[in-house]
Amino acid sequence: MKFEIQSTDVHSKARAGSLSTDHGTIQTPIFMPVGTAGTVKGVHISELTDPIKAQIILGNTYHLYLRPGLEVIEAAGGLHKFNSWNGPILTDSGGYQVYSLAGTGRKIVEEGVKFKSHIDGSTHFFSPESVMDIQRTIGADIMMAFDECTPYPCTYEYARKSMEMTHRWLDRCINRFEATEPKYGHNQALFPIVQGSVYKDLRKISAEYIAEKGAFGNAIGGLSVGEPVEDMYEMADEVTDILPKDKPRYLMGVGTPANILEGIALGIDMFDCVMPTRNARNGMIFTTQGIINIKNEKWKSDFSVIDPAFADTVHGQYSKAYVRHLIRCEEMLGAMIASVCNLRFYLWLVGEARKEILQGSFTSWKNRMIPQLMQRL
Ligand code: PRF
Repeated sequence: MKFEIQSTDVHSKARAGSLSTDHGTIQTPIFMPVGTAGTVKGVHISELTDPIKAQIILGNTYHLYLRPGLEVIEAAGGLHKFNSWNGPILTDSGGYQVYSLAGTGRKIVEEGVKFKSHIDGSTHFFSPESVMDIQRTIGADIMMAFDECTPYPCTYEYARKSMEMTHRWLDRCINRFEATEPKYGHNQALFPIVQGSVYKDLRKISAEYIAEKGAFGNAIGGLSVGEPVEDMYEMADEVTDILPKDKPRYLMGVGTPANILEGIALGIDMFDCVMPTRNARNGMIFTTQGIINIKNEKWKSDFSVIDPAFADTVHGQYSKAYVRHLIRCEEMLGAMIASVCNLRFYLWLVGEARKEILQGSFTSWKNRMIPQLMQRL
């Protein structure tokens, strides 16, 4: 696997790069559609390629371990074979999902985390070693280290102790990663995760600890968990000053179109978020002109296409009035069309950002685009 930077912006820390994996090359900055249970909800694999133009998708260790379970994934020959997505896959370690989904009955100890399945209440245990083994079995191109994502707000003492444990867990992840081999003949990389809540000195300690590991790429976790957006940018700014410049940087679980453009300006290369798909199901559609709440009365008889910029695609042909009708009737197709539209928009956004970085005009473009893209239509 290889990461190369083609161009760096002069007015910000933005970079355009390419990350090659055995399943293909990813042009960065990139947005990764979330495929929690091995599927991007409501979206066919063929649509991920066209019209969405996804270059890498996410899967979740937590969900795939619970269902369908590792025996099924291993028997299929890994997740790529199981879901028919032949491009790169990144899996989150479960370090976030055990906190956000398996909240009650969860117990964090030095050894790992005991949690109850959100599906049937059964008890399970994740350790740094077990999540490495699980991600080997899933066969993700990029595996994530096991971490604790601290909640917000969180005391300084809790954040410090938690970060220190995340660092010890990282060392155990690295040991297990190095002691094991890929199962399906393609290479896998391990990304450590910086934590430290909203405390700048902790973020610095964590970023230095992680930078020193020399991993193929690095991630920033524990942000976009309810803190003010300024805190998120300040922490990301601090961390990207420390993480190695020649390695990809991934800001986990972020965010809105504005968050993504600001993140790119701070030197982030990779993003993921459920927002484009989850909000699509509730009728929120992102367009190149601004944000539409398709349920509004305003669109009842508006027969223009959702986004004229994508009118040439299959999903671009549907009118606002028709998609409004489908979503109001809770027709499956409504959520599916809206999900494709939103993901197409997110991939367009990072693709445009990349072009602007290469042309040397990223910062002025970003400052012009943010108010336009975030306005409510
Ligand atoms: N850790 C992990 N996954 C994550 C996060 C984290 O901190 C976040 C935080 N926004 C999203 N996904 N492992």
